[in-house]
Amino acid sequence: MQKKRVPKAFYDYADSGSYTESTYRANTDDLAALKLRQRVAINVDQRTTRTTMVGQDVTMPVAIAPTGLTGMQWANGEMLGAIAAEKFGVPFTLSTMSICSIEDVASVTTKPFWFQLYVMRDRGFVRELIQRAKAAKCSALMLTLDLQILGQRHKDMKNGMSVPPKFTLANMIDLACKPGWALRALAGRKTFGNLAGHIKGGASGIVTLSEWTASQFDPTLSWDDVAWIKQEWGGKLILKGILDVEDARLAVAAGADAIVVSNHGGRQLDGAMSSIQALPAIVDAVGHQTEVWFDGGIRTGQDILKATALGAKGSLVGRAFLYGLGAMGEAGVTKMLDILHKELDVSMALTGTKDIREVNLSNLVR
Ligand code: HOC
Repeated sequence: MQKKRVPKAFYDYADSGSYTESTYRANTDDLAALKLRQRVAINVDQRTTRTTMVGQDVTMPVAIAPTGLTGMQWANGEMLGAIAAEKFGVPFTLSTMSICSIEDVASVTTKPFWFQLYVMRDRGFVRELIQRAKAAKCSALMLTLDLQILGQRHKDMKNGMSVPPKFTLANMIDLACKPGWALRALAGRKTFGNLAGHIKGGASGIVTLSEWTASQFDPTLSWDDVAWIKQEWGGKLILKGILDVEDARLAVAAGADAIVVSNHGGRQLDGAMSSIQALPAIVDAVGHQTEVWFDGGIRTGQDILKATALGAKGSLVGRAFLYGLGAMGEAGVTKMLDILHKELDVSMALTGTKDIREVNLSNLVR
């Protein structure tokens, strides 16, 4: 339904990977290839999916992933996503590249949300974002490490995606078929809420996504910057975009409270391994030192169970969130969370498991 309701350019932006999209596909294919172990005649009454992520109580081991341009899926999408996540009892992560600002989201939530940070060339601006996240009482900072430069996304190029978003003739024709989206957009936030003063590009003020990213994001990002950000922030720090055991060890040494095994949804290094393929070795190497979380390909509760069985203490949900949001706004996000929870609960029961915290490798057919 998201595809029918969201303008093509924004639908494609969310639902695509870089280059040949091989890593994007591998994320879901490799999860599907894992098999859960059916068990019978085990008392599975009174089950619970409740656990904690960086010390925070969660209804199930899931957090909404930071996703760029979310407010372009449905007007005020970040605010609606945060409201739905808070009601459900899972963390919401606001992207630096959001349409609604940190302050917008803080104004509609009563519990702390998380803020995702990109490292920009302008370190004064990075410091400012950290201060704004602190002022909004964000309870964790998720620092993304795998986007020093942008992986090329062919669909975005074909659709003429730009910063700020602009409408080509083809986009306008497509928009005419999506009046609901357009009406909501008129009333909602329309520009990057966190980036005031940082979106102007070329002479026209409009540049491609990769040109804009190249002008703003810092390709020199190093572990020294991570140390500096940890110090500036002073709270729970989650490092996202780890796919390699050596990097996982460096992330632990940098003092990460959690690391997210992720290839950015297959949107960055095409040809990289799938996230689920990378997870076991990273859990083996650093799972006893920090929380290892999973991101990349989660579409069902069964997927969450599989990632948990391989040692993930939590899973991020990005595209499934956008599918729900783009289809039905807040109600769509709630529906998506309900479906994931139901699938997780039923699958736990059918694998003979009562408590998500007891899920382990024995839940998989090896
Ligand atoms: C608009 C510039 O995480 C993504 C996001 C944001 C990347 C910067 C794009 O699309 O993967």
